[in-house]
Amino acid sequence: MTGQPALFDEHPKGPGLDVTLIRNAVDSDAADAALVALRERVAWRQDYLRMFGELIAVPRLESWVADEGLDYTYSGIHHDPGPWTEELIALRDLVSEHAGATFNSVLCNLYRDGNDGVDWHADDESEFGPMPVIGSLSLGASRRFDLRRVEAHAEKIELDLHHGDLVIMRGTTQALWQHRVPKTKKPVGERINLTFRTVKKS
Ligand SMILES: O=C(O)CCC(=O)C(=O)O
Repeated sequence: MTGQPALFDEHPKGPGLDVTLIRNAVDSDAADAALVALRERVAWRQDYLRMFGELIAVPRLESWVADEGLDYTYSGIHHDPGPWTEELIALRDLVSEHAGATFNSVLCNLYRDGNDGVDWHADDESEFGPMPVIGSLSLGASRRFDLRRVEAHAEKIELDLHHGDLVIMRGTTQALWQHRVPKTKKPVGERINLTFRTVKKS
């Protein structure tokens, strides 16, 4: 872990893809402290999906934190907003500065080991608007983050995300691309991902 900011941001290329990867957006000492604080202080919960009449545990722990009144439902799972903690506010402000956008909510994901992941999806719920800016911060173990084009699944981009890395997705990325964090058989430790978003108030 170098903790040194990279000289240049990375911009993976693809039709309609607008992604910026900022390595070490959070330096390694701050990222270490954030990881410990978030592990302890976020109200992590296990959610379940109903599939073919059975309840299936979502393979990660989650917590939805947002401004008052901003609840969030995806895949039939309803999240009432939890309160912003001091460290989430500091990270939100840092991500906002990089993204040049403000955020009023964050989905916190805890991947306990390689059996946890998130399958192909887009953050395209209507409450985020048609061209959302999403800032996705990685803390802890390195994991792969894949992007694929909705209209051509073979068009795929694989990124390795490390402690302190920030991915910013904008424009038509959610409409034209999907993303996932695949499960892995490699031994990996815990990873926390914070996906900052803006819910449009109706
Ligand atoms: O963990 C990640 O890097 C991605 C999380 C994600 O896709 C999501 O919260 O929608």
